[in-house]
Amino acid sequence: MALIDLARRELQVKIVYYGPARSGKTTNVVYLYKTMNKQVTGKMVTIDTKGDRTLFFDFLPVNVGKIKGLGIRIQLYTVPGQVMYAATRRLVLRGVDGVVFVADSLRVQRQRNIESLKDLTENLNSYAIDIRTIPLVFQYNKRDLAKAGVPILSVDEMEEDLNSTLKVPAFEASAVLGKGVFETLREITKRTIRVVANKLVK
Ligand SMILES: Nc1nc2c(ncn2[C@@H]2O[C@H](COP(=O)(O)OP(=O)(O)OP(=O)(O)O)[C@@H](O)[C@H]2O)c(=O)[nH]1
Ligand SMILES: [Mg+2]
Repeated sequence: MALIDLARRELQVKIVYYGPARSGKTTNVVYLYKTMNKQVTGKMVTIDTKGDRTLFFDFLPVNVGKIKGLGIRIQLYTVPGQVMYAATRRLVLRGVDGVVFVADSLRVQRQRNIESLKDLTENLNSYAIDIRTIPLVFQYNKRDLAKAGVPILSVDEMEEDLNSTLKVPAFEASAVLGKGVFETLREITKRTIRVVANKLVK
């Protein structure tokens, strides 16, 4: 749920990076933090990690301009993908306005992607949000691994598994190389702000 901070004349919008363990959610946000102008982003906050496993969440605020005199501040969050952190994932989703589902292109992760999407659907339902109507984009990450000779899923297979009924935009990416990271953010931001702005008018 977007919040208006009147004192700061700011609209705060929450976008959550969701997906199975190790799909590259944190890597996306770290890349954004490293490459974006520091006047645009606030400090990245990482709450609790072990190696490259997020145990609670990452947080990065990004200012993306103004609408009708209101500054728009996008708050990016990542969830911990590991199965055992189900309760934390649900908590991080509270008040979400838009979702990036980061799927792992590794063929061995095929079932994990599907399970994580189901988990997302259920957690959104617990907040009375329908996955078919919330702003959502897919990111098919780790496409670079094809060159390393590692078996990866084709985009068609991932579309069939995850996006055959939702039919939302999907981006191929390599978050470690920074490919597709901004494109993904741009699209989810555009979609989310459109929906939030519509609600404000009503
Ligand atoms: N080859 C390759 N490796 C990647 C890519 N994105 C992330 N990784 C690696 O995958 C591992 C996990 O990445 P994270 O970004 O920590 O994954 P996560 O989704 O945040 O994982 P959890 O916090 O456990 O849910 C790290 O070693 C990353 O360097 C990518 O595009 N290509
Ligand atoms: Mg993480």
